[in-house]
Amino acid sequence: MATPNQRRTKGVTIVRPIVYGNIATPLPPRKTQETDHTHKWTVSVRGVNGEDISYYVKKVVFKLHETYQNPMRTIEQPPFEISETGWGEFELAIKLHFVPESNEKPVPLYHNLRLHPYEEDGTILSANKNKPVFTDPTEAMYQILTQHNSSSTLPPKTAPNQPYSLQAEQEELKLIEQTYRKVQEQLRQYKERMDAATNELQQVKSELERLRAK
Ligand code: SLL
Repeated sequence: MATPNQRRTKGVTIVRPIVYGNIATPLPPRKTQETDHTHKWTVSVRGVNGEDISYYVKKVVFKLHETYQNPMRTIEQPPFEISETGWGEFELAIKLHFVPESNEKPVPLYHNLRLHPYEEDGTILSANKNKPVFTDPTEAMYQILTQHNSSSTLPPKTAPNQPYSLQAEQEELKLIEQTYRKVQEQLRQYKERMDAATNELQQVKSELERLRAK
């Protein structure tokens, strides 16, 4: 007979919002000279509003860039985070594993760690929101999730212990929009130059044909 961690709660969808991202601060120039590393960074997976997610998350596996020693890092209890120093830009693969009795498959997440500062003090903050969705959760997972209330929105303002906020999200969106507009403008300029070049080419071709015909 099927047990609660095999049977599925049909027709039910449960969503648990999480925040994952990184903060990075510049290293002193002396350190950078010695190691080429430009920043100290921390990547973390958290519940929204600092909610403890360990009642359903068993462990988080962070896969760092292959240039790091032991790039697979497993964190088995909160805070689910890794701190390192480094440089450049790379994609971190993050895998959420759920408590074994839930019998739910791990959820993969991806985060781009980008150590090129754009804030004035050189601090970098980048966060993603995601909502692991459990469709037809196992009965065991259904029990685990519904025994805990979960908040579903980000706090309005950024604070030292809460860098992920609606405010930070708005600021990030504004930056994306500005960059998008800049790229559009550059595209427009390139297109103008290309049109002019095409015109010129056309004129040279007609001139050449005219000379040949003579
Ligand atoms: C880039 N494609 O050039 C990337 C590679 C690799 C970053 C970035 C390792 C630090 C260490 C590190 O920061 N790697 O030496 O442990 O932007």
